Amino acid sequence: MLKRIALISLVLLSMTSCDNKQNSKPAAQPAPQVKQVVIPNFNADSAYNYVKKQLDFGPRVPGSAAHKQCAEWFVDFFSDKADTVYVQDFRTRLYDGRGIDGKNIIAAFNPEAKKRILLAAHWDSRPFADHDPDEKNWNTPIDGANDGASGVGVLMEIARILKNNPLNLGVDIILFDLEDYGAPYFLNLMTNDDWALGSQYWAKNPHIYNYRAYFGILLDMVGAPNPKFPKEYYSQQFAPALSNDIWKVARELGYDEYFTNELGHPINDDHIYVNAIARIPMIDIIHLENNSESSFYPYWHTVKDNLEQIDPKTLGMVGDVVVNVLYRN
Ligand code: AHN
Ligand code: ZN
Repeated sequence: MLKRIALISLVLLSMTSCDNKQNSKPAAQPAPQVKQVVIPNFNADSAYNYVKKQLDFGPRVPGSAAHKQCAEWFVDFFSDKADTVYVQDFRTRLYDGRGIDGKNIIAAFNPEAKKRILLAAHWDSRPFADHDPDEKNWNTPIDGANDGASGVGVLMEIARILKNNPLNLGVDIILFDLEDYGAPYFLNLMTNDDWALGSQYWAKNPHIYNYRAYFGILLDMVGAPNPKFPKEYYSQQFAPALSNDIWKVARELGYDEYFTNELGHPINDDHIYVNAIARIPMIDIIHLENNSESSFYPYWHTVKDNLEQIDPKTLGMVGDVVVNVLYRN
């Protein structure tokens, strides 16, 4: 397997402390300090396969058999890759007042490490194709290939990489449940807090008392061909330096055509609650198109959000960016 070697000068690294004392004049010029970092290879086909396997269960709608079976598969998978797996069962309320059970799944790598990075995606899929052009599909659950499974597929591949290439850094992968059960569009309810129920629960009840992380990255709709990832508006508000740093990594990797240096719409996604309630700076890498009707990717909340819309190349770009952020830190 080919491994890329990145040479990054120490001054660029956030971890290095810089003792720039004005009056210290070294007699001889020290050799330039260069830190050699081996960046593991992100296997896009493996990530694609993880997306496919999720879809094979059927739509992962909370309360369904597919949802339950897929959760068991995740727990098995992450138990093999991570040091500790936490399953956070919770009960909450849907937009219509119905009670529902949810499950956040948390995979911890290096649980003792103080410096931690949080990576997240939602694993549930939407029970309604309420933005489908054909009205008769509005109550059909979606595969959620891009909306849900793509982000999880990237994180599963990252878990595989973390197992084979251990870091000193702590990493927590959180799969949030019940992100996508907000009120159907056709009811015209104009709601906000009935989305992202799993992250709302976790932000108020983290799996570890006083849980802290340096920062977080949320992945949502990271698998469509020719994606557009502008800097999502709230990410830029809550964590501008982090957002700019990550887009800079993307530019260095040659992905600036997709990770555009533009501001995207404000999106009420899982990162809002992680920022506002858990107080952890978290950005959202999310496919947004400023000139489409919904502002999301073209098949968002339609029955066409299926495996045909997934391009391994996109999973690979997003995976490369996240892996580079992790292994350079
Ligand atoms: C709202 O439409 C309020 N939030 C969308 C967040 C989302 C849905 N991400 C994926 N599906
Ligand atoms: Zn959605």
